[in-house]
Amino acid sequence: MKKKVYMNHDGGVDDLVSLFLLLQMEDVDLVGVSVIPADCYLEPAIYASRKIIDRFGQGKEIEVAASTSRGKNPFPKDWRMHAFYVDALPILNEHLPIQTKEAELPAHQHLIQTLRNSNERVTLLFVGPLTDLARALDEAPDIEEKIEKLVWMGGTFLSNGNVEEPEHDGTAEWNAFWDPEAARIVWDSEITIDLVALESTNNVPLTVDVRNKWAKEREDIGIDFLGQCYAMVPPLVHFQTNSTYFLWDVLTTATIGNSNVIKRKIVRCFVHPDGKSQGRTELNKQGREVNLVYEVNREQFFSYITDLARQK
Ligand code: AGV
Ligand code: CA
Repeated sequence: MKKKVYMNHDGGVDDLVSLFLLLQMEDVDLVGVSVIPADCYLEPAIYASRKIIDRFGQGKEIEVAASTSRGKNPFPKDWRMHAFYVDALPILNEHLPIQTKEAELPAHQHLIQTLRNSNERVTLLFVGPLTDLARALDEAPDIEEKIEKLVWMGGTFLSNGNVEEPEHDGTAEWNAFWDPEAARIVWDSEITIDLVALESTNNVPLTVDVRNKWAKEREDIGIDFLGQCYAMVPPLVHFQTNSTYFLWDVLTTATIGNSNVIKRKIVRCFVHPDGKSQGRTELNKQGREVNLVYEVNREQFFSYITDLARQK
């Protein structure tokens, strides 16, 4: 039986690639998509999502909902621009007008409606901040029983996160930092959480080597799409900087289709809701349980996503 999955993303290059890959997974039934304007601008991220479903969704009818959520700590503008570049790719603009519909409801209500209408429990894949989930839980606590689990890219237990902003101590990961209160609300729920944190993704930076492999296979439309998307962001070359791109969300998405590429362990932790460490996830025996991805087989991961991307 197929797994029902609902995806909420924030329009980054790896968010949009994740949507593409999720659509290629044979045992996944994608029941809805929503987009939150965190690490993106909303309009191009919605368009790009609808075009990806048109081009690579094998005729599936999936709605894309726009979020009305706004965060506490905005993402850098340079990163938010990426959705414009993906949306403009010729491969996504060959067959206009767009067929895939934008939902009438805002993201959090679209999520509530989709869960209430589902007769099976649904896996939630969140690869941006948790704001829409927190709002949905607040408005409709009954949806909790419809959630199989939450698979989230966010947080870190490393002493250095990836937030380099004034008035912050650098301990947080960006998705948690954008809306720390939302993460706290979700932490307070009973939902099972599979967590892909920064330590989980450290083994999957974008490298020139991987890009070159995709370049060799660019005749395949799916691999070409991967290559075009990852041409927009900086790889790891000599040393890691704040802009170095990792396959954060793609790894998170891959764990749904193939859990053989990773190892998980249970840890207990809480989220700092405010102050200079806001968004920091901290290990603590009194905290709530999450299933943390702590190891990734880099080779297996890259061959899994490359195989998935190849068009039949
Ligand atoms: O913190 C990782 C999250 C992921 O969901 N995002 C990017 C991924 O979509 C924020 C982010 C951190 N560093 C970045 C980010 C960078 N160098 N460029 C763009 N986004
Ligand atoms: Ca993201």
